[in-house]
Amino acid sequence: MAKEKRNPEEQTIDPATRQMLELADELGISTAFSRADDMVPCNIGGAGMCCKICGMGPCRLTKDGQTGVCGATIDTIQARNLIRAIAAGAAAHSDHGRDMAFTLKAVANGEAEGYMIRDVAKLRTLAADYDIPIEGRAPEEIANDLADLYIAQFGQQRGIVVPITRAPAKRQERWKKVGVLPRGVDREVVESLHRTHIGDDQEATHILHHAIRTALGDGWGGSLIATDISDILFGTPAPVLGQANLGVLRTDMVNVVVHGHEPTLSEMIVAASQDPEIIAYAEAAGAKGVNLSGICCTANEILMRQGIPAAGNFLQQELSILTGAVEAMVVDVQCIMQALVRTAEQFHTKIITTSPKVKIKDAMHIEFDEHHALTIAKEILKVAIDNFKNRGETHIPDDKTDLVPGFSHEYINYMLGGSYRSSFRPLNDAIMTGRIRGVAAIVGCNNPRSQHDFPHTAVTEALLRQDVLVVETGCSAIASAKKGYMLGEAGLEHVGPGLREICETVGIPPVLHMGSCVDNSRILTVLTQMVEDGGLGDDIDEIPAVGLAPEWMSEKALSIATYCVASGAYVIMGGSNPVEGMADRVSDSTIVEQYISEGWEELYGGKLEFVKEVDEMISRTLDHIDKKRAALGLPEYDPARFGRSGDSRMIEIEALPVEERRAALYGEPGK
Ligand code: SF4
Ligand code: MSK
Repeated sequence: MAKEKRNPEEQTIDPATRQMLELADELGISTAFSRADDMVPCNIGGAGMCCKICGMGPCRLTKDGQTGVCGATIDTIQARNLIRAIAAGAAAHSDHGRDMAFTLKAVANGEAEGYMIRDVAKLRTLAADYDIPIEGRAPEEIANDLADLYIAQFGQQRGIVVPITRAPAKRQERWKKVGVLPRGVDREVVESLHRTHIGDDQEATHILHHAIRTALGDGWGGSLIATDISDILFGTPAPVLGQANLGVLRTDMVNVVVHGHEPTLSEMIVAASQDPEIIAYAEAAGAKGVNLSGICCTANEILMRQGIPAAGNFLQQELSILTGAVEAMVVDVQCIMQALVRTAEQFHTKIITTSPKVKIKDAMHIEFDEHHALTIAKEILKVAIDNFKNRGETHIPDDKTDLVPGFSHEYINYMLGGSYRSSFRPLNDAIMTGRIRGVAAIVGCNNPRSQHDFPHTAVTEALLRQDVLVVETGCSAIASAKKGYMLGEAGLEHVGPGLREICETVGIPPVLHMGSCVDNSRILTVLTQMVEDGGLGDDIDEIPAVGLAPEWMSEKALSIATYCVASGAYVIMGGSNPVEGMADRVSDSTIVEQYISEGWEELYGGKLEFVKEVDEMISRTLDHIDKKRAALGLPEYDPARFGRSGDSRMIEIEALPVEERRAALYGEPGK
């Protein structure tokens, strides 16, 4: 059955993307959008009904009561498929964390060219959390001990991964009681693979119990370690001005796009691009310098720390090459499409792989090594500069939008309380009074099977209008950035009156950019502090908050969703449902879906649901927030109650006739 081909307007809401898709059609170049239209998704595999873990299969279970050759039931197969995806996602995040830990160790021992410890305060705070001595010690000595501790978390066999001790006490008790505290990051991933080998764990709920443990080893283990060390080495993010969309590419400069996830190389490329030697080299080639930009989460890493512009999110990687203006795309790990190489062949762009773990057939490979990072970064930039002379006609869209990213946990704490009394108190108070109805974390990927950026931004807009504060990471954050929701006043026209007052008073955009997909761990620590600051219950599941991944596509998104559920959050995933089963299913085939929703809610207070329709995502989010408000005894949300103070009230007053204005400001005379 051939699938209908969509036109660019149906494929994306982003004007720059639309323009490039029209160009791709004109040039006859395929993109993820056109390939998604050409490729009808397999509805058996997509719904988790196919097993191919042994040579007796693959077995497709399409009839009620049917089993695989080995007798495996649909619920066993769905649970096995799901945990394998979660384990792969956890492995990807955690391996990123491991590499960061090795880099920290090298920096501590003076073996990492070009790096330094930028956030000594965070280093000391974390070390003290883990009882590493800090007084009278040099940052490098402390960093060496912290690196050893973090490296040990991956191969640890017994005990618990130590960063999980930063979760609320009640939550840790719950995990202990249920028996899901992760012992070592790698151990849980390996056990997920062992349990799902032919002839092992064959009870869906038992398999999924371990899925929780594996995902917790990611969120409160590998991912949190990655975020901690990125902050120590490259600085904890604080607000900075940036730009997003393909319009950030320049005609007069050598364009280098960095794409992937790990900040170790991209941060060095940022440093190298500002080196006088490289600037002179670019000028000698006839360019005004090197213009760096990012795609996907590498973009988020350097955007939130250095203000380096984001050229786009996941589905814009091929389109950046279609501009004809990119001399080199430098990639490391995760979310890099193999199609980039074929697309680049139609232009002059060089695709340069850099990770020892990732090569792409026919791409150039310049291997990254943290011991010689700056030298390698310069070598890469020189390849790009040498390629400038080969540039042909360019088609750079005009679209680019300003944004203010960089809302780390630490910065929000400072922003709300100041240097001496940093606190989340004003945020908690605003939720308690109802000025802010609740909080939504909107995260995750793009997926060409939905209209690019539409689910992310439609959910964001609707929730903002309902006074829900939104925090975002990953490709979702770039979608909102492009729409202008991350720029103070510019985003406020979409915002409900209570939330608007808070944004105006504190001076924040209504959507807070919190980083890359590995930085979803920041959301966990923010929720923990909201609990600790009081007034919103004594565990994360009591907070009126919801997590959403409206356009998810990666296995990492499934791991993130699962550790958020285990931490107490209601998580809604858009798009496809990997445990959907048969449309006309009965009894057995509903076990996994029911278990990850009702079963997990009973155990952890959080639940995972796959919801296709945007309106349904919004209504379930608001219902959940209101349910949590009621359970805490907070006043029912009333959209008419607030919004009569702050800048908006002053604007109204300014417009009044002089007598009324005076009365509004100073009261009636004699009263
Ligand atoms: Fe089929 Fe069982 Fe082998 Fe899976 S494990 S492919 S269900 S025989
Ligand atoms: S890059 S995992 S598409 S968020 Fe982190 Fe974007 Fe999803 Fe990749």
